[in-house]
Amino acid sequence: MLYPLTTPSRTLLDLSGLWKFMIDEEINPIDPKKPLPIEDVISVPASFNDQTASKKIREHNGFVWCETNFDIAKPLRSQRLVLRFGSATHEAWVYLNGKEITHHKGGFTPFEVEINDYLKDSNNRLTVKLSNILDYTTLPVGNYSETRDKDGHIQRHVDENFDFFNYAGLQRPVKIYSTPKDYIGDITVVPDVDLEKSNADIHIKVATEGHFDEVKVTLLNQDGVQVASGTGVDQTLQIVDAHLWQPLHAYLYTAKVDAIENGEVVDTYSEEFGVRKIEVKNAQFLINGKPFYFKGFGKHEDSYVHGRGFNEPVNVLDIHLMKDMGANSFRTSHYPYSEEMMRLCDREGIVVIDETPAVGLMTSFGFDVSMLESDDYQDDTWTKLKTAEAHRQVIKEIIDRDKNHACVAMWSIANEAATFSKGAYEYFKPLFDEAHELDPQKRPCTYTSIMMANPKTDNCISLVDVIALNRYYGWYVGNGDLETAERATRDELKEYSEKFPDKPIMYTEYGADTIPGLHSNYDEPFSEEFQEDYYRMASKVFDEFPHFVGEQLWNFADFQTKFGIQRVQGNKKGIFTRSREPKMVVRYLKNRWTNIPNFDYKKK
Ligand code: BDP
Repeated sequence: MLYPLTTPSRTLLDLSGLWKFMIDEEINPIDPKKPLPIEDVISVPASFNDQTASKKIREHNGFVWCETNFDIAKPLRSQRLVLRFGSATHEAWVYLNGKEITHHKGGFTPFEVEINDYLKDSNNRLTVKLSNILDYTTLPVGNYSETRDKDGHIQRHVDENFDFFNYAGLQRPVKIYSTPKDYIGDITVVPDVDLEKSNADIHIKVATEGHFDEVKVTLLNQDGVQVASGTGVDQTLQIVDAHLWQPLHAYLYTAKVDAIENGEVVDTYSEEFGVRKIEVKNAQFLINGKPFYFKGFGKHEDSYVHGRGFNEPVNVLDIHLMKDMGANSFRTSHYPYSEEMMRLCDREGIVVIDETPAVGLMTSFGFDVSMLESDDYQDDTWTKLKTAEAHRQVIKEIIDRDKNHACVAMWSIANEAATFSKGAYEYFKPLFDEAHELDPQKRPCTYTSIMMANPKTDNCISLVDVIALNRYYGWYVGNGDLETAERATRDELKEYSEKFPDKPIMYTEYGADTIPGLHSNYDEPFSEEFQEDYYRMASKVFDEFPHFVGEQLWNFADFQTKFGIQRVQGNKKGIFTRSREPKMVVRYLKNRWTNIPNFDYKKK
């Protein structure tokens, strides 16, 4: 799926701004044929939840309505016009001038619809009904229930089966773009670089709609200089002496596609791509043939007021803070991030593990980890959940959206699913097969594993290319006891490396809640001292294992969660606060990471 751009043949209108907004109390039916019966507004794009003074609105579960009006300049009306949502969380019914024109389920992937047939000459009314309901069929997974109030009106309840606030709304840009009537529909770029000769074959497929005499592809280097060109919708162009995209040293080429009819360029689109090679071999994660060491984070799209909404200054700041610390990577925990963030990472050379919104696939999810004491703990996840269809859909959508991104080095198919329970392998095997098959660049795939899934109990490890562990020894297990935690960390890594000698291992989560400004002479949990000790302990063990290929800590910044006795205004495992001020541990990690090279760290 192409990102909407202005090109010599395309224009872009941005519908950001104030939209009318209301929650649907399901008392008086809303008729989308009429303007919404309110004057309240919210700002789009952003989550609706934190833009209000009302607890009732903030915590509303069920349906909400958003509405805006727009005009399309006359000269554009002869073009094909496409309305495109960066996302609509979690389900959307879209009406234009009162008529339903599209519907999409899944809150973190884009969708679009042609609108020419529904447009009026002026004052078009775009109305979106959204649902933030999550249940056992959706991703993420929610515990859904309904009650009635004293007047008999339905009350919907979503209890997040995961540890982040269920922000919703139009959280990413909503745009209208134009194309000619015959147009370029999609571009797929697969670089294949010969690292010895440093030449790269660039396989380019172009999907078009309508009729063209010819499709021309020109490859430009970062200075805009042509390095190759050819014609055809499926071709291989060679870049001689290719400049590689490297972690923290990005280099982007452009594939300029011209669709030509009667000697005239009718549609044109420029897709950026990087030349780089990703392989998993001999228990190493290779980027451009060299063993890469992941240093970085699990993150969230989460900031004050915007909630989960697109916040580009925060994205830019986060990348700067990461780079300043010597980090080189992050995971889009626990859902696909905005396309703008992916484009930023392409430019900045940040290596991304791209995760689906498959989080909460464990019916017994909670803070009680006592089941860790039994080695045959099972739950009923795979008989209860009905998420397979949503999971297949989102794998297809995320690969379709992100397939050309240089920054994407691996797909994470799920976070902390019950891979230890009966039925897990049968659930995941077809999903991994699908991801491998759909990805034109054949990137490695993984899932991040919860502590109950250990070398003895995890039924699905054979599916992953990289073992990715979320571990909380010293926090949820043996809180405060770092000596035992060190032993447990070491013992488990030893067991994994002995049992799976061909698979690289990394940590995709480890951390400790830390209250900024809380200090302790006794290194108590929640203090800044404890957070630093915790990370020092983990680092020491990581460095003992040659096949340990990376550390992505939990979390980059404090973030909002649902209320609960385990959370005080959210999850405090950030090494930065929610407003991005550093906790004490940042200095330690900066020192560690700036001394760890991106490549060949573990080569003894
Ligand atoms: C893991 C989850 C993550 C949580 C984290 C925590 O993957 O979403 O926020 O632990 O408890 O279970 O802090």
